[in-house]
Amino acid sequence: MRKQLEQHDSAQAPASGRHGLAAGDAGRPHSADWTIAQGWERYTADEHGVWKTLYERQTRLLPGRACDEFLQGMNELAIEADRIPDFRRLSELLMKRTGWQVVAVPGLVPDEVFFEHLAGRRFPAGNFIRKASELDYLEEPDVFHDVFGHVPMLMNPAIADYIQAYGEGGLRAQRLGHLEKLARVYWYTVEFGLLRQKEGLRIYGAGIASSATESVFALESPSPNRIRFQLERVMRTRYRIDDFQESYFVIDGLDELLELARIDFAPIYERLASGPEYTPGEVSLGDEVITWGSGEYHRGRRIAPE
Ligand code: HBI
Ligand code: FE
Repeated sequence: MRKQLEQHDSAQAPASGRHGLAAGDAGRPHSADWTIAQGWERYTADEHGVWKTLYERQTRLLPGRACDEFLQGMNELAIEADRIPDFRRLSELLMKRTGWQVVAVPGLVPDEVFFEHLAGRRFPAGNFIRKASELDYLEEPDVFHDVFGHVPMLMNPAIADYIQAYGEGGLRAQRLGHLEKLARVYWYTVEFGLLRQKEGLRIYGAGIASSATESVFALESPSPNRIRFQLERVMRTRYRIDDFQESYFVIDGLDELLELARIDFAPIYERLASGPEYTPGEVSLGDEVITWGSGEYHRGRRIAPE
């Protein structure tokens, strides 16, 4: 089984046991905000080696696949192959550029804690790295997903503001009881978003950019749908946490996300109470379809129909 970004389970099952499980009893937070020291000095040579394997695989794949902003962010951060980045150094650079920091957490944190961090321009990153024997399996977001996937985009001012707004919106959505709908927007943008550049479709979502297999699947497979992003459509669309996405949503530029950040979601949540919900692979009448997926990849894999 390929990687699972199960952190987003919590979107569907708030306050699930998984959060407690994530850190374990021994890993119970010592601070209210769940942050810990990264403990950079404690990484072993093997752990730096896992980083290197993943880093080299992705840096081979991403030119021509990731969007310009991602590649530029990666360059400017001087993230290296040989060692897991030190969050203190990343934060220094990020702070100068967009006012963000990277803080270490032991794994999944409760939704509310996650949103508080984002609203304060702190990106919580897992400090551990996956095992060499499970390169493509991720039960929780590790340092490779969080740093390699997310941090380059945080160098971009539009994404930087958008993710902060998501944190603020998350706190409001939670109070209104509509977190599930908002989490879908995060999922189909920050995690699995595609962007139309003049040369063609490009990756900006961290869940894709940090995965070797999905980097190719999302852009090149005939199987998934690629659909022009529309806010309400996306908020009505369920997503898969356990496999490649069946549909990717495409924006025309990162500035589009900035507009999203300014929208008042409260009336939208009201509208969403009526009207359809879409399964992950469904195409709807109002969609601007960029590529109509064959669906072949998921057809053989579905255990129960959606
Ligand atoms: N915690 N560390 C971490 N990383 C995440 O991406 C994360 C989380 N907790 C909750 C969460 N994501 C999502 O379920 C919310 O975006 C809804
Ligand atoms: Fe992520």
